[in-house]
Amino acid sequence: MVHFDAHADTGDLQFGALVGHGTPMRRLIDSGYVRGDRFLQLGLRGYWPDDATLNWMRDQGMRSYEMTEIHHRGLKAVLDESFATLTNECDGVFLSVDIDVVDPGMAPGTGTPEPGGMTSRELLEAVRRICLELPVVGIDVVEVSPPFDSADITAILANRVVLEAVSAIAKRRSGDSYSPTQNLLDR
Ligand SMILES: [Mn+2]
Repeated sequence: MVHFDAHADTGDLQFGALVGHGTPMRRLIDSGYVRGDRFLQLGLRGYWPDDATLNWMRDQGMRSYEMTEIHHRGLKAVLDESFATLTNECDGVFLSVDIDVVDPGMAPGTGTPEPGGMTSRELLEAVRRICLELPVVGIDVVEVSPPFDSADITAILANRVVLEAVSAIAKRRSGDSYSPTQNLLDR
């Protein structure tokens, strides 16, 4: 599992309920469908999780690449390291994208914005690489909220995330080579 999000979504209860938009990743690991030590999160920032939730995440063997680490090490280095874990004893990778991983300046249309996020270009680059290089079996894009959007900025980004993903999956299955620095006119 590779999960892009400003938030960990590993809460135990949300307003007393097991199922809420802050708890799905905990339920997923609790259910046994995904191993905690093959669960990677990228882009976390802000003032949550609390200590008890962080301790639970640590006990599961989860790996969270917080936004500060991505900024200082660079997205490419973090993805390279992530790919080794994601392909270790795993047949397939699920990609989950919460659009609020992107900075609210580039993705304002979401319910729980958190400043200091990725650029839209960084997210598209990451999604493209993941779907080109890993055996992706499913994706989702969540938390796009049209009432909060402006000029469809966020809706267009979410659309492009899906287009990048399905295009990269098709490219991977075709067996064609790909270089990120190859020019369109040279193909
Ligand atoms: Mn979120």
